[in-house]
Amino acid sequence: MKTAVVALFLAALATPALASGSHAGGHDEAMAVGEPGKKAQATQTIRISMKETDDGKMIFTPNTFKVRKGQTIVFSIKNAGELDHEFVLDQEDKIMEHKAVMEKFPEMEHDDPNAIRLAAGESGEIVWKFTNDGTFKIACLVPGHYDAGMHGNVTVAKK
Ligand SMILES: [Cu+2]
Repeated sequence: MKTAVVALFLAALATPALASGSHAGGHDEAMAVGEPGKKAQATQTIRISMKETDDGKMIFTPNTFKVRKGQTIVFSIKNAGELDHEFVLDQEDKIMEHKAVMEKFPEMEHDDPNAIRLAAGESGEIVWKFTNDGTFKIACLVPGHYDAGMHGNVTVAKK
């Protein structure tokens, strides 16, 4: 399974044109976590900061969220730290697969609608529509950051 995932990401690296639009691997299937949303339909903005702490951890603040199925959220994200950080929103098993790939290919860059990478001091946003209920994760997959504490949970309630 891991081998297949690595091959997939290598294919994405070899074909940058594919990486942005419909990213590699025939991902026409819907993502469980939802889909890119339209800002005009957003009903809530959630502000999140990413940073390192004095005691050696790396954190999202806040790191637990509750939303409702069908809701469109603007995640307004600021890197308040001194290192690059990422915000990746996905189901847990995809996060863990992606984490393993990032550990093998730390320089990997990607342009997925459910992820954003920010340099120190930068801000950005992701507009996301949650189309399924369940529990999902946010994480920073820069190698070492997840294990230093950079992850959190998004609970999507049925209406
Ligand atoms: Cu990070």
